Amino acid sequence: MNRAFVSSDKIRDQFASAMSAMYQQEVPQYGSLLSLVEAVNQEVLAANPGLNNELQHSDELARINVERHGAIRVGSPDELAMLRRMFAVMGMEPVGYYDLSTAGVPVHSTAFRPVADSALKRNPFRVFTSLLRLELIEKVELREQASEILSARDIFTANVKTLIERFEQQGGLSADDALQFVQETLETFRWHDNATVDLATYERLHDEHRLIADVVCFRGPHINHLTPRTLDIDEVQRRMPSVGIDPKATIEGPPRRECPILLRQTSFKALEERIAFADDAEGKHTARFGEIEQRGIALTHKGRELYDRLLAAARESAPKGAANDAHQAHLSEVFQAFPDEYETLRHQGLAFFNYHAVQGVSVQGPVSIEQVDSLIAQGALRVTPMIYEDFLPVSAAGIFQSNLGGDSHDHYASSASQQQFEQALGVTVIDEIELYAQRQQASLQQALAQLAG
Ligand code: OOG
Ligand code: NI
Repeated sequence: MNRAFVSSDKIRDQFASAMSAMYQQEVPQYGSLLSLVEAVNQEVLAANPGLNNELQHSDELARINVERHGAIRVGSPDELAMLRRMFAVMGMEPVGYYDLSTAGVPVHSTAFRPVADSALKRNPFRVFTSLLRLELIEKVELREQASEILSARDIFTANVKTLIERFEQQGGLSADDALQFVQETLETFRWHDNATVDLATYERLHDEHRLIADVVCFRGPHINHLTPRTLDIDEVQRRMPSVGIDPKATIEGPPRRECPILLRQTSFKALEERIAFADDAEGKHTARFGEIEQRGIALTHKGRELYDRLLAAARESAPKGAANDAHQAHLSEVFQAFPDEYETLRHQGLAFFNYHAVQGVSVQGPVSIEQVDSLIAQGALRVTPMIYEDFLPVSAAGIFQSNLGGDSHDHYASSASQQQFEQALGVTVIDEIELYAQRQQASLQQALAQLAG
């Protein structure tokens, strides 16, 4: 790479912190949430020297305090395609396909995120990005009106488009260009308290689905939440009311475990905000909220199938309308069937790990893939859990729903359309499980090569 260029990792890091600063200005509760999460993380680390050590060894500790994800929703294939090019400047690629229509939300999504080990270590910032599926609106007139409104807007500044093209032509950006790029990207994600449509149009779209109004009626895809990573989501959920935050009823995802798997999430309700409409009418809109997440180990296909099966079983047998404590107790019971020791998870091929060579151990016997168990037993190979970097469709639907006032629309249930999404995107999405498998394999090979010396 040209030495005059700034690395994509650095641009992403600057972007993540600029977005966080902007969102703290826009939504002060997000600042309170950040402080609470940081305090709880400190307490957890102080009380668990073992965890502290493990996180340090796997290079997880350094990223905890900068780690977060955001979410946006766009309205057209062109917007999605340009976003892909914008995120590419920051080393963020589309990973995974999520169909939310089956949960009554008329969108499908991907996550733009870094993929390489070194990039994830530097700053794993991810953006959950949803594309509105206008074709799911049944009323033809409304669908056409929405499409017309969307085609009249440009969510990117002229400068950012120039800089994206420059990046693509040169293969990088200078320090000055990179700084300007970050400033210009903020314009795309900024909140606007004035809608582009009159109140009557907003209400028609809102009556069809609140999300449609949110995507169609504004100048751009305002960031709708930013999510810090906590080391103890149950504790943060418990303490939220003490800092004036009202959390959603239940934590999404798997239950609390010795070996955390995948992703647990909870959020606080969207704020009601004043909006000025194009006809000077005043109104309100709720879009922006806060969320926290706790990340655990990534699962293989086999592990994910077990997770999905247990989650479905838990939902079927769940006590109706249970509060979080009862919900979690019930989940824990059903998830007894999911092994809760790292060695068992590894042996049964349920989860992904990173392998590390331990220096200074004299190895008995051959160094080969067949000898992995023996090398671990000898202390020559160390194993650490590989963190899940992605999202969960059932949880995402729960987060969407908790902010849509519970008005679910069963009639959106339709088949997933990954192909159509990828056509809009301009590329295929990366298969997340394939990616974990490749990283695990690479780490094992590198560790063995080091041991073989
Ligand atoms: C995205 C909701 C999904 C998550 O963390 O699963 C999400 C949205 O509301 O736009 O952010
Ligand atoms: Ni989220």
